Amino acid sequence: MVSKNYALAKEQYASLGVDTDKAVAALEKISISIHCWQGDDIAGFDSSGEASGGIQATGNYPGKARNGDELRADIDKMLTLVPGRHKLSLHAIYAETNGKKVDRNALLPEHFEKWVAWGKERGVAFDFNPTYFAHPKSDDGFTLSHIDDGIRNFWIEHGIACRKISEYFGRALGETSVMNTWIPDGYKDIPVDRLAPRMRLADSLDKVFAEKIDPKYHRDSVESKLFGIGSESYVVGSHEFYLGYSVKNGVGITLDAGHFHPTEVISNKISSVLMFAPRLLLHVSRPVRWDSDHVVIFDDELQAITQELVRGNFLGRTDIGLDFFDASINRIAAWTIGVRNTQKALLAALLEPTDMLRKAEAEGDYTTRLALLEELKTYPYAAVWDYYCEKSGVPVKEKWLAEVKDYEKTVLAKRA
Ligand code: RNT
Ligand code: ZN
Repeated sequence: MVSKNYALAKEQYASLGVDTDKAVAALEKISISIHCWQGDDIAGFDSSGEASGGIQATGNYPGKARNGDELRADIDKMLTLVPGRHKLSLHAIYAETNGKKVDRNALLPEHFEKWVAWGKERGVAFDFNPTYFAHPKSDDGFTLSHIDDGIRNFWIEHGIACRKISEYFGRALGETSVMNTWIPDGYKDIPVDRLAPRMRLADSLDKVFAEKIDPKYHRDSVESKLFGIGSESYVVGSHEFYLGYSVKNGVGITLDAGHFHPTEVISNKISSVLMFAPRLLLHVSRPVRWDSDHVVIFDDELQAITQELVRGNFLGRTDIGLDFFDASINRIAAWTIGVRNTQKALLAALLEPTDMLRKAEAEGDYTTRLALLEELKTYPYAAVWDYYCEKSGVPVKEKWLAEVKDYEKTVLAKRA
């Protein structure tokens, strides 16, 4: 059935001059940076067990991972349900310190040895994130831009420690680790001085990034935000701040789909940002009325993002990371849905007859452009997707759900 449908789809796409085998081969090469924190609601292993800094996972679906072994087991399960080879994005709070209290500024590569052993066994490389939240020293809402030298320096030390861990990932696993810097800093209410915290943040970042590290092993990226819970009126690390910082200093820029005004989309920013910033890290997410981090669905914006990446030939300079955390549904299903949708959208974009569309546009034939774009929406990309899943040895269509339900019964239910 799958191969029969694929053969028919192949013919239909060929009539548009699109080679489906080529599209599948291109998709196979794209690895998604899958965020580990969907597995435990960003609890991590080092502290209160709850996110802070204006982000929040809501829901209490049973069975969340409570330690590294459970989290890795859940990720293993999820990886059997998505096609392709992917990376895993870790946060500093996922350090394993053997019950010893190690503060954030004292974290070392050795605290991630278990992760690295796991990654080596599976051929999974890592990306990294310092954790500037869920800590007593971030409780008043400021970290790298804090007015207090002691607190600011503590967080600078954390950033420096994390870059060493990130470099270790790169060396140990033979693939660059992209380290994403996001801080929660901001004010609930209207500030008088918007400049001073930003100057302190720039200075702190300069100190964190001072040491040159071989980009073969480690790269930096900086993530902006517009508002958070408790930082509604002012966020120090705004988009303009980081865009400027990125271009001036040659570090990557991160665009999170939920970090802009509710009607503003990141798909329209990619081509501008990549004209000037060296690299882009995406946090593919789904904001619903606010930065709610809902599971990524196959919606217009997801397709617009992947179309931009393919049409602009930006895949080589973009890392596609995911960032959502829904605790109200099975967490392994949440991951699976988000990863598969992102891949499906990439595939749909790879199956587009872009040259044909570009030509119509250049000739001013906007009628053809609109007509083709609309007809393409019902072309049989799903048959190509099913073929790719089957070829990769992962469940076709919703068959993965039965596996998740089974895992829920045999593994997750026992965690209560
Ligand atoms: C927060 C940022 C950040 C976090 C993760 C957990 O608004 O999006 O990327 O979601 O670091
Ligand atoms: Zn993010």
